[in-house]
Amino acid sequence: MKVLGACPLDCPDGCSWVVDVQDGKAVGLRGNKEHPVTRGALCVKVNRYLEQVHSPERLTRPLRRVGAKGEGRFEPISWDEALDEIAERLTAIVDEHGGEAIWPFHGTGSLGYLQGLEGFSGRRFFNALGASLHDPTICSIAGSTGLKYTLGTSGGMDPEDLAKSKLILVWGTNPLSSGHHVWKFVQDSGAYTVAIDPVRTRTAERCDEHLAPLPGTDAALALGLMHVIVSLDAQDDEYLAAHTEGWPEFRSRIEEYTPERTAEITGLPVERIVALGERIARTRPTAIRVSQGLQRHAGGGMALRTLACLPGVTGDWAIPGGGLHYSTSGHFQLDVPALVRFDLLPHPVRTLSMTRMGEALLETTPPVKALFVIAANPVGSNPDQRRVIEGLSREDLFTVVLEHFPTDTVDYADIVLPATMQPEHLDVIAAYGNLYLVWNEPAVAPPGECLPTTETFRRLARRLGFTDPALFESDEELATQLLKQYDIDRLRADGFLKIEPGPVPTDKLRFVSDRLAQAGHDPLAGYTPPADPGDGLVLISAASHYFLNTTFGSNPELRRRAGEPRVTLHPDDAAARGISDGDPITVGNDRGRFDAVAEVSDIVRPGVAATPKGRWAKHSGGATANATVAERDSDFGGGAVFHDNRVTITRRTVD
Ligand SMILES: Nc1nc2c(c(=O)[nH]1)N[C@H]1C(S)=C(S)[C@@H](COP(=O)(O)OP(=O)(O)OC[C@H]3O[C@@H](n4cnc5c(=O)[nH]c(N)nc54)[C@H](O)[C@@H]3O)O[C@H]1N2
Ligand SMILES: Nc1nc2c(c(=O)[nH]1)N[C@H]1C(S)=C(S)[C@@H](COP(=O)(O)OP(=O)(O)OC[C@H]3O[C@@H](n4cnc5c(=O)[nH]c(N)nc54)[C@H](O)[C@@H]3O)O[C@H]1N2
Ligand code: SF4
Ligand SMILES: [Mo]
Repeated sequence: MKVLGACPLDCPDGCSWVVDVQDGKAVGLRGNKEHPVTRGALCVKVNRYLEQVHSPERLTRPLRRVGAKGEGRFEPISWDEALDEIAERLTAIVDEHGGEAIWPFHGTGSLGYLQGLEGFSGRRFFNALGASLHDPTICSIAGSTGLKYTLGTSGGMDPEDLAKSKLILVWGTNPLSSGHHVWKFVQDSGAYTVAIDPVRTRTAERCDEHLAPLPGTDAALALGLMHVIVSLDAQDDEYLAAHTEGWPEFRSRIEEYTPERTAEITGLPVERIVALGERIARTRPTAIRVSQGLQRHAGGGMALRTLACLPGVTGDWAIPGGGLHYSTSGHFQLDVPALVRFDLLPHPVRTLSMTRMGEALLETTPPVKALFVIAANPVGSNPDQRRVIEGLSREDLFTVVLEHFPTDTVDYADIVLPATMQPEHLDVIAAYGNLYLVWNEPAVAPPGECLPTTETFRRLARRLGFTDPALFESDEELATQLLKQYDIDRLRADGFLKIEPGPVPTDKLRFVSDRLAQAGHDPLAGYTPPADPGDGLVLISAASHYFLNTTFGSNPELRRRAGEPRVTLHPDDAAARGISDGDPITVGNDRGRFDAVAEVSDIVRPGVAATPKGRWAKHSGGATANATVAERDSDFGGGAVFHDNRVTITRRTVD
């Protein structure tokens, strides 16, 4: 039997997959050939997904902590015992501290609308309790907020239209590792490709040209490129007049960014800036493929806002194959309010930011007393690892972790609840790197006592004596409410459905934004410099080819291929520190430190060090790159600043 499913992982591609089932067991998993983006291929990681599903490490029973927090010692208990204990603790916490003392911390382990982040799985139950709201700030919010100021939407061009582009700027993204399906459209286009990345990534290697600016300076580069375009009088005056607001003011700002000044800020040669500006000026359509990497900085929101102005100056927004593609999420018309039902909250409640977990657990009042970690691994993924661990170690914090694997975060749980994996539950996925909805039909029964997250919260609601029927609706009912705008029967039968994108910009492209002025920011698109003080190297910790965030972090074969934790430095920076290739090193700052092995290579530009994200702390001497990252907000939306991170690197003596 073949069952159609959807990859739940936090990856732009939202693949449609086919599960081969024999005698009730999933025996094969492959990409759906019919899906125009998946085209029959999954990826290095998900080709091993069934190893994860059948892994002996998989959590299949509820557990109760018996050791100290962090030790990871547990005893199996029954679901009845687990539900009783959780109900008892929650009731006491709500009585004493109110519902806001409960924090459902949702991660990106599944982007499913029913079982994962997009629909805040379990939120109806948490609404009934009056629990704090959770703002998922860790990934893409700065950029999407910035784009909305410029375009009115964060949903840009249809990436399938990249096949019509003549020039593609692959800007701050490494799709051959972090979502490779878009590359097919880049290849189909035959376009000239320019990678803009401080690191010569797998993707940059394949581009016609590579520019390596200093991290966090992209908005200045964009302004400098627009300066060259305007100097050549190559702006699209008709488009500017008809579709934009604030062009005269923005033009004055562009004029400040001469190639010389841009070169000074970005660390790029003047000639390369001028040459690229000239190329853009003469090439229609030009497209920008940008993703989350370059907005993990203090000025990340402004960077996306300003990048989106470039196709406004050239008029590319009006040409198929021109424009900018960041995320397509803004185009989907899903009825999320009907799913999450915030109207069930008894009164307005506070919002806690995902990226500020250390602060929320250690400093916020009223305090967080109960934490539900749902499809997240904050010890591995959050900024300021040391403080996150300190917060999770609090004896008076009651922590429930819903998981598949014994992660670093599970080690701090009071109760662990085993969750189903994708072939074992119903879900709906909306890709954020293309315009397809994907249906995930359950294919097999879950192992042991694993439960879908929706079912876990239905059972908890019953245990707490709640009676509102909304808390007990089935997964199919939830899917129907979510998908009102779409043909659910067709989606279910075919496994996927392409949606119609909305217009971009939604009305006028705003070089000047009144909304931004009201929020207390510069209303004009511009450049906001990086913020981490210090004179060390900038540590970029971007997507690993072999892990997806910390997911797959314990898969033996992927760990073997990823090798030991490494930090890459430029030969000049290594020499200045007396470091040779293969040396043991310590990387740190006043927030924390971690150990790694030095890789000396000119794939990173001088001033920059790079290490892949996603390692587990317990496999890495107790600390990873995230020990050095600040819990500081980006300019817009409270986004994380993973790559705006200065570190000192020293050779470590090993005895
Ligand atoms: N294999 C794999 N795939 C993944 C993930 C993974 O962990 N592994 N993670 C998934 C998730 S959650 C997300 S959000 C996406 C993220 O994927 P991407 O959007 O590609 O983001 P990053 O991997 O953070 O960074 C991408 C590139 O940006 C560069 N970069 C960093 N700072 C700057 C800057 O200031 N300017 C410029 N121009 N470039 C910069 C980095 O060197 C890196 O090569 O990928 C998803 N796909
Ligand atoms: N240094 C550095 N750190 C980063 C980043 C970076 O660029 N640099 N990127 C950040 C980004 S973009 C993101 S999105 C975050 C991601 O951070 P997290 O949201 O913490 O994601 P993961 O680390 O993948 O952990 C997800 C966990 O969910 C579990 N899981 C998967 N599916 C389910 C399910 O259906 N139910 C349940 N209960 N559990 C499930 C997986 O087993 C996994 O342990 O990391 C951030 N961390
Ligand atoms: S991680 Fe991305 S590329 Fe890999 S199967 Fe999932 S959606 Fe497709
Ligand atoms: Mo992400």
